[in-house]
Order: sequence, then C-alpha cells, then structure tokens
Amino acid sequence: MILLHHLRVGRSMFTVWQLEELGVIYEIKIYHRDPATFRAQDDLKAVHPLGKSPVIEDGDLMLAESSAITTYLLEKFDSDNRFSPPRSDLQDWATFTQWLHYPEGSVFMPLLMNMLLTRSGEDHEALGRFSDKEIELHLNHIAKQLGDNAFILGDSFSAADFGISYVVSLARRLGQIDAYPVLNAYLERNLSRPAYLRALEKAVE
Ligand SMILES: N[C@@H](CCC(=O)N[C@@H](CS)C(=O)NCC(=O)O)C(=O)O
Repeated sequence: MILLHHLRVGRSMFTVWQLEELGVIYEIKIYHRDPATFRAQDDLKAVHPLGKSPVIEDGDLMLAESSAITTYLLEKFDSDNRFSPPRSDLQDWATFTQWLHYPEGSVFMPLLMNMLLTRSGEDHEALGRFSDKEIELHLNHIAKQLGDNAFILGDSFSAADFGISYVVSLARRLGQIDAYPVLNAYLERNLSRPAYLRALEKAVE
C-alpha cells in the first residue's frame, strides 16, 4: 500500500488529491512544520535525507519529488489514461510532461522568492524586481494557455492540473492573482472537485 508522508501546509496536499482522484487505497502520515521557522522538523528528516514532502513509500520504493511521484502513480494506477495522454500519442504526451514539470521547474522559484522577501520585511530591490517580473511572466503564460479552456490541456482535467493548481494557489496566497479572473476561476473549478474536498478532510489532523 502507498504510504504518503504529508507535511502541512504545502504541496503534498496536491499528492493527497491525486491519490483521491486515482481512487488509490493509501495511508497518510501527517507532519507539522516548526512554528518558528516554518521548516520541516526532525521527524520528516528521519524519513528521507532531504526532509521534504511529498515523499511516498510503496514497498521497497521510497520516492521524493512531486512530479516524479505523479508520474509513478500514473504508471501504476492509471493504465486506462484517465489523467494523461498515452505515450503512443507522443506529441500530446510530451506537451503533458511539459505542463507537468513546469510548475516545479519554473514557476515555484519566483513565488518562493516573493514569499521569503515578504516574510523578511527586507528590501532587496533587484531580487524583488526579478521575482515580480518572473511571476507576471508565468501567470500570464498560464492564463493564456488556459484561455477559454477549463483545464491546462484543454477541456479535460489531467494530472498536469495538480501542479498548476498548486502554484496558482500559492500565487493566490501571495496576493498575486487578483488581476487574473481566469486563474481564480481555474482554482475554484479544481479545488471544488469532490476528490480535492475528500483530500482536504484526510489531510488534516
Ligand atoms: N521539488 C520538491 C520540493 C519539495 C519541498 O520543498 N517541499 C516543501 C513543502 S511544500 C518542504 O518539504 N519544505 C520543508 C523544508 O524544506 O523544511 C517537490 O516537488 O516535491
């Protein structure tokens, strides 16, 4: 059975959601951040050397990195391709992997910079200018890709929507999406899915 090590509050919420969408039977172990530093604590570091979440265990396999976990879960539990195009449709599959890896590979970093700068209360003009521009670039890119579509790949929900929802929800927490009705509507649509609501109930302690 899959065991998910879930740190509150953070991106592993989106792994709980995936497990719910896939209908997988899983266990969840919940960890809490250090209230002073907001970092993971020793209990999570005892699970994996990086001390980060999500991490899953499946038998002998211990797997970190949210996009790798998504790929593994799809390979194992989505043989009828409900959440991704089949690899035989090479172009669609490649486009899917691009949107799967984009949130973590490109969008998260400037959002993190913004969060750290805000928390520090310090003025780092060059960094602030860089992260603001990058956030704008990425939010525009996501909004444009969505256009009139309900989901990031078009009419159908796919596993690429987990990571995109994560970064858009983080941007919302940072007060960055007020000017993007498309992104607000996208989040409302995804975060009201029954599987997400079930995940919310399971991921609290
Ligand atoms: N690239 C990793 C990032 C994992 C990560 O940084 N997770 C955060 C939670 S959102 C974490 O565990 N932070 C705790 C810490 O670094 O102390 C992934 O996609 O899973």
